[in-house]
Amino acid sequence: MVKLVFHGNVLSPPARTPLWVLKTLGVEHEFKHVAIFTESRSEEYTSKVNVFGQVPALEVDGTFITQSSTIIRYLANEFDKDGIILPSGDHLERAKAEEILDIGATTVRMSTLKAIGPIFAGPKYFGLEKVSEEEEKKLIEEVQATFGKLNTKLGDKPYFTGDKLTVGDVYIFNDLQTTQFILKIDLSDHPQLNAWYETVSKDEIVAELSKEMFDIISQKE
Ligand SMILES: N[C@@H](CCC(=O)N[C@@H](CS)C(=O)NCC(=O)O)C(=O)O
Repeated sequence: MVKLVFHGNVLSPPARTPLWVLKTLGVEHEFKHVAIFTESRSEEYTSKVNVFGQVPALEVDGTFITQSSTIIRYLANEFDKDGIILPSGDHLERAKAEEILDIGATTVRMSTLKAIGPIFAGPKYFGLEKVSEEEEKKLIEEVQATFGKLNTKLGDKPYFTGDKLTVGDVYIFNDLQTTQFILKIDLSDHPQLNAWYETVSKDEIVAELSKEMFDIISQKE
């Protein structure tokens, strides 16, 4: 049995999803909390864990794997023979689910960060000037356009790939959860996506991680 150490932070959407995978599959692991922007940028972390100074990372018997979607695929290949988080066996079904995971980790994340960076993270953590109200409105409209495209992609299905929740749903959920909270926006203009969000939020491990995240946020305030 390999020894796994997960380096992450529940406040980070890309870290919450591999953590959800570890918990959902019941994989034994040690959790190491990494403070974002400080510990994650330290010499110790960047020289040993991730040269890019980001969470998450998974240490597998002393070897470090970074990139949330790579970590998720590793965990699925190693511990999910029954296809609980990603379909196993049928390559097309697997590709459909991995497509959703990649949409979450690339397209959606890039879109939400484009607004979260200048509106929130820049001014709060890096002393950058806040964007104008007009610019903020435009950036939020672009995020809402991404939500609209997700609404279309989802259609009338309960989950993005059909009747079953896969890890891509959780990846997109976690990004949307943080985005809505930080930008103070919601999904009310996107009815299918809104209903899907409610459903995913009821998953036991999603709810557990959400609680953990909001408890930390409320302690900070
Ligand atoms: N492509 C990376 C992105 C990870 C990422 O954006 N991590 C953020 C936290 S949400 C981070 O560690 N930021 C710290 C920094 O950039 O200094 C992945 O999917 O793992």
